[in-house]
Amino acid sequence: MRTPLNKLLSAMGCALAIGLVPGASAQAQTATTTAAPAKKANVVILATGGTIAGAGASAANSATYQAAKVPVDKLLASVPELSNVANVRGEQVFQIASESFTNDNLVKLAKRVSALAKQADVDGIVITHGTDTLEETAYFLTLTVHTRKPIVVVGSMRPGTALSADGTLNLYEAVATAASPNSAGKGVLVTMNDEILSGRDVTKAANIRPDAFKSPWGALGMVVEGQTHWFRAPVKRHTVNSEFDIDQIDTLPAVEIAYGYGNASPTAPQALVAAGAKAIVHAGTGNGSVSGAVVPALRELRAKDVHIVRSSRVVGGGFVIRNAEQPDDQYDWVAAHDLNPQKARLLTALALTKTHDAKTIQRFFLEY
Ligand code: DAS
Repeated sequence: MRTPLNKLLSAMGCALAIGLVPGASAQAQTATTTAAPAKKANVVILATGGTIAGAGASAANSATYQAAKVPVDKLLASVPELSNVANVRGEQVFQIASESFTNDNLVKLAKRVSALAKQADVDGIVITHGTDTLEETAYFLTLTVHTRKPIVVVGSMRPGTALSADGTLNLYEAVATAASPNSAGKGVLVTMNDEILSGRDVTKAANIRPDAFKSPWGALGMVVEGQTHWFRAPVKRHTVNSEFDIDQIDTLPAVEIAYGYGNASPTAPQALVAAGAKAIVHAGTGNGSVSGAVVPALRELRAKDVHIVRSSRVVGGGFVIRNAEQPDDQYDWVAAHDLNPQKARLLTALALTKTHDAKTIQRFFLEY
């Protein structure tokens, strides 16, 4: 019969105290028997709205509800266990459904995160967010906030009023992840459904299931019962290693997305540029393919100093290969590598705050 863990630990403590464990030095013995409880991390929760702040008419409404209703203080009160893993306080930055996020919302949120991360009394930051554009915010933050402190973005697929709501556990796991020193230096993280995912890679891959968030390259780890478990770390540039700094950015250039499909016409990219777009991300078929009916129009736009970035509508693994489906060198276009169209839009916008050289923009897509 196994000896209960607490008996083992207290025996170890005693053993250390009386030197039964070979090699246990006097200092270690003293430290082990008189160690003070670990200091709890200070975690700030920035609330922006979404389903995690949503409410439905009945417990059976897991998909029909109103997002962005519950204020941050009620969110924190709904999970009293947060105080077991961190000292938490909340701020209501926005109260919106995330499909309505704008570039200005992104810049304002990132500036607030950057300012908090500089504070010595802040150890980690959690952002509660709608799931629709959560991946975009997570990527934008990982590109622009210069800190090694954990930043965790979290949402929920069901409102708190629904049966088997996922928001409370997701929030608890996000705070536990933000409070863990092991989360530092891994770029912005997303915790959903017990997984810890890279803010760079993660995407919403399902529209009404708790396991909606996936990375084509796999999760970084898991968070279970308030403990983080890591299995990989990001390799692309992020946060303190980024050339983009939100403290030096106030607005983003307009970059728009044109979708590729059978029978596509050049009308959309032409109209988007006429409306002010400085670059077009083409969400192509397959490996970023562009219809023959659209290529001439994109080349004309490039000749007018509009950048063209080839992404793909295909998600879930692989990447757009430069000069494969289109002669990018000849056209002076950019291949979006593995970034989906919505993330490519953000990197292109940030790139245009630094350069108009397509080769430099291509380097950004390979490194971030
Ligand atoms: N409308 C969705 C949003 O705010 C709700 C959600 O899933 O969070 O992103």
